[in-house]
Amino acid sequence: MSRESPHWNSDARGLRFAIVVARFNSGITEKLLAGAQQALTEAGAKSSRVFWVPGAFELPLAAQALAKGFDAIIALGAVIRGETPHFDYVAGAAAQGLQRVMLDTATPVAFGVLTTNTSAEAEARAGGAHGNKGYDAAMTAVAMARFGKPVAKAKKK
Ligand code: INI
Repeated sequence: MSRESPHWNSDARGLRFAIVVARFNSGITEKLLAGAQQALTEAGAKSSRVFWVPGAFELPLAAQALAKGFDAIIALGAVIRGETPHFDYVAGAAAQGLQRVMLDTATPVAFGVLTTNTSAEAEARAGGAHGNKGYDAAMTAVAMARFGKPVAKAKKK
């Protein structure tokens, strides 16, 4: 992977990851999970554990519960816009909640939650024409878990 890539630090050796996955739209989220697991295997992660929650709205609480036990969390979900404003509440709460957990706990949380207008758009981002956002989220988690190590060392000096 080149240094121009946003994920150029892709060495996960020695690092432990938790993957939290929403069951809602599980046909999509299972593909995101497969992508995330592939990325962690390629990066040489020491371990990864998978935890399921009902929907994307529940991801922040699960991430908060797990944050202290892992080097990074990967949150996966698929929020697909229907005809109701429910989409905005669920997608917004997931994004803001996960960001808050990351800042409150100082444990990296990667946002692998698709927010799309249609199922086809979600499929395209779960191993289709637009790649696999689960894979990308896992590589972001690796990069940010690595980021924390030299920062912690530099602060001690
Ligand atoms: N949860 C999702 O993960 N994706 C969706 O598209 C979705 N929609 O459309 O409603 C969804 N709703 C459930 C939500 O995440 C909670 O599980 C539920 O509101 C109970 O708290």
